[in-house]
Amino acid sequence: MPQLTRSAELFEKAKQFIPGGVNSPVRAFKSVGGTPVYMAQGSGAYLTDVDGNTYIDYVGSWGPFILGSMHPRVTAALDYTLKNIGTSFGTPIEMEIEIAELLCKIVPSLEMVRMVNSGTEATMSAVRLARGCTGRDKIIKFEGCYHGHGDSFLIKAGSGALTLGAPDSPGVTRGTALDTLNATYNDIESVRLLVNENKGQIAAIIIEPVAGNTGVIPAKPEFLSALRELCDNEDIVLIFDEVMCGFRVALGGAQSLYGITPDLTTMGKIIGGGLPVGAFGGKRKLMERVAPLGDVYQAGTLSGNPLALTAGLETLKILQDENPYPELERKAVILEEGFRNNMKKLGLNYVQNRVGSMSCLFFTETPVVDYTTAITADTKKHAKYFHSLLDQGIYTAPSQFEAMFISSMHTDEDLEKTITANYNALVASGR
Ligand code: KE4
Repeated sequence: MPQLTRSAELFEKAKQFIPGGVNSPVRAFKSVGGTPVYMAQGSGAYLTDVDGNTYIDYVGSWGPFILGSMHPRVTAALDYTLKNIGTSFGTPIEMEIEIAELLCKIVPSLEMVRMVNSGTEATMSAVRLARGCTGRDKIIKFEGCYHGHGDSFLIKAGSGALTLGAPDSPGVTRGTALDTLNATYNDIESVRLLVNENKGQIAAIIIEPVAGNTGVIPAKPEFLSALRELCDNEDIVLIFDEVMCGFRVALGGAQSLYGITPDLTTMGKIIGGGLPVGAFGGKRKLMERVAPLGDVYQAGTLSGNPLALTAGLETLKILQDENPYPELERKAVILEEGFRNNMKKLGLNYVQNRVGSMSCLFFTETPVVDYTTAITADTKKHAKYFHSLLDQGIYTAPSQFEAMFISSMHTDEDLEKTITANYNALVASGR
């Protein structure tokens, strides 16, 4: 059992100055109970907390660290930028062209791209662009999907909103909420119904093509192709929110796996390499409407700053040079099969959903294909499981409705330790 003395002290002090003691709700351990662990240092696949306890990290800062944190090439590039370039000028820089060109080369749907500073900025901007281009107001999202904390998205949202049981947030105006319609993930008829009831009023459909905020739920291929066809027929902008699954499930993201081309794509996490970066992009005829070329306004003080782009660019170059995806798949299979063997020994049959190196163990035996099936998971069992893993030095997301991420820095020994810890944690969670 790790001593969390210092974490507990810091958490008490933090609560005096920061709402809930955290700068992002899902970190607060609300759904698993106990004291959030204050990390002091991270490197590769490992974290050390302020009490000196070490952990194998499967959160990876919620997705950015596909290569592990503090990758030597990334830290060397950041060191160079700090010493020879600077952190921000608020002017155009050459690096912006380099990352934009590279993203357009890597991501099938991108003809033009705009850099921002978070996934939320990317999704907010993409929806505004779709509304500006179509002259329509309404959007369709999917129950349980999370697209950041923009007002339009906090209706039946996932991730922290779902974790805290507040999928609909106060402060979102009725007008805004009325313009956001929720369909059922993997159910094209639920989308068709909304489109027919709101003929000619839908600007965009935004979806996580691999949902990672209701736990992990892959879209069915036939569902995504039907969505593409529906958007074509109804002149609706199809937005793939690949903030989490982009560059994670494949270098070209989920759109390259499924072979479906969205009109716009939103990105984040991995493209910042651990620093704050987001981006949105897509078809030239849409992106040309973005200011100052077009009339749809979007801006950001630190957008495209050299420091953040250095980390993002170096990360993307490493992914291109080293192609870690086959090795990530091998490791993910080891973990998935290890967990499955453990459950077999214990007479359990919980659901594991996985796409590449992002996965989720749901404490339910119901196949998880959408929000309704995801919430059949027993969050009390998950909480016991989470704390047992934590006590064994395995750091996973403090929520049933998040993803587990493997990095290229996780060793086979780490995986074996995790499989052993998983067995003990399943026993601790109660059969
Ligand atoms: P940010 O604004 O947090 O950078 O990105 C928002 C976002 C947009 N789209 C998708 C698919 C996302 O997963 C996210 C953010 N993901 C959560 C984790 N599930 C961030 C963690 C947090 O809120 O602290």
